[in-house]
Amino acid sequence: MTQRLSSHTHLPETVATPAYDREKLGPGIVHFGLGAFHRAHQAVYTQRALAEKFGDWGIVAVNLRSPDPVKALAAQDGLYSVIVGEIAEDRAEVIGVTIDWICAAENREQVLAYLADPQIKIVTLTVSEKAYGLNPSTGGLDTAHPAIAADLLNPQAPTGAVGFIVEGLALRHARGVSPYTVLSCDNLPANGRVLRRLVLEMAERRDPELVRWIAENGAFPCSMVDRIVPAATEKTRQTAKDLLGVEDALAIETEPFMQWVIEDDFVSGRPAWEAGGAVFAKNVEPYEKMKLRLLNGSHTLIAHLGLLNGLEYVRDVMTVPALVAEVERHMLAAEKTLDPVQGIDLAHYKRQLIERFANPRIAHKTIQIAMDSSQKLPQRIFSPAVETLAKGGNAEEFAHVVALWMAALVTRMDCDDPRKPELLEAARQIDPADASASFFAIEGLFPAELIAARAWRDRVNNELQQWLPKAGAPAGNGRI
Ligand code: CS2
Repeated sequence: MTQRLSSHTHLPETVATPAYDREKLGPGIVHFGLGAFHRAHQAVYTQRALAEKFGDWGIVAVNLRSPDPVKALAAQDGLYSVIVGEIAEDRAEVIGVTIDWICAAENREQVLAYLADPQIKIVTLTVSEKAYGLNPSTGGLDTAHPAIAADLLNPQAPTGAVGFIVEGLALRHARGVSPYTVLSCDNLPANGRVLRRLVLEMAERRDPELVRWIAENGAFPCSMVDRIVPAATEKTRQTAKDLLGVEDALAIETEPFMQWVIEDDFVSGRPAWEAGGAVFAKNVEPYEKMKLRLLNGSHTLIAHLGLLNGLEYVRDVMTVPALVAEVERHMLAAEKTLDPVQGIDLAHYKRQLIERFANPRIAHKTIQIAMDSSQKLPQRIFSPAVETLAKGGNAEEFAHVVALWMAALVTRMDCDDPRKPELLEAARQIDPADASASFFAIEGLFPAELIAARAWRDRVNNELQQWLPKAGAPAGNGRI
């Protein structure tokens, strides 16, 4: 029987390992969201930082609901491998920065004990857009969000990320411990500012003094994160076994590229993440906007082109010249909504994106990116559409993505999205005279500017029409 990766494993010399003494590593960071992205991004940067400048920056990894990755980490002494698909070969690195692991749904008290502990200086998050409980129309708390509603009702027994952060801060305030820095690593524009507002709004409901204390002493830096990390598959685990000589249930595959731009605003220090290539900037928002609109916006386009054309992976879409041309057109339209970004040559950035999407070693499923689209479209597509219309443009490239998204809903009658019931209901209620009207009528989904943009909605309709089942014909006979 093949053994499992652990601190006793003798790894082949070709495998990179932590270049610091794990035994001496104390906790400094609580991280929420033990998904593939965190394991291949922030944890890798932290490993680089510790190798360069050792300090107590061990990560306590918290998964909010599922105990599975937590159990897998426990079985492997916190170790797992990241496999980087280089052009010539795969390269494996074992990451050792995770020193404790907790499933919050099973062990809330332990999470709160860490959050209250003065040794914890930073709380980081990769919980995905839908876990924030953000109401996109107000920019504030969505009090109907299940975790937000539960945590407002019962703040001492939090269930969601914002609830845990607030309760942790309340405990520190009561004990005279300074606050931790809260660092969002999710794909939301101005993610730090958004999270700060949500935390303050939740804290406000319990104690005005707590709000004042957090507002005065806390820090919520913004950060732009980037690395394409597909969900792991059996093939990933097989590759890991071949490279490591042992089983690794948490192995993940990713691309060589990684980027992290962070606002340098930390209350009590931080790891030397720059050792891994992280860039510290005064203003991160232009970088976030560029990445969300050029990379993630194109991803959402590619995802739906893939779904509608039966193309399973991003790289498959990128083998079809006509579809690549659509992606390039999209990038051009998105670029027009951006201000210059310091140190970035946008033409080079776009070329690099096309290469990254086409990387034959990265098996990124289009259906994975299409997941939670209702949470992704606002920052990726709606905002640049609103800005383009305001400047007198026709925003047709953004109408195209919206039409494809609706077409995929109508032709598939399925999606993985927190708003799934409303989306499928809208897909069932299509009125051929105004095909997208049922989607535009979903409360709080589209910004008012787009709801009012009749000509733009007609563009969406014209395209969506082509995907509607014609009398006597099967659905999905449209064109791309
Ligand atoms: C993707 C992102 O699934 C998605 O929505 O667009 O996860 C993307 O791969 C990362 O943001 C890349 O940094």
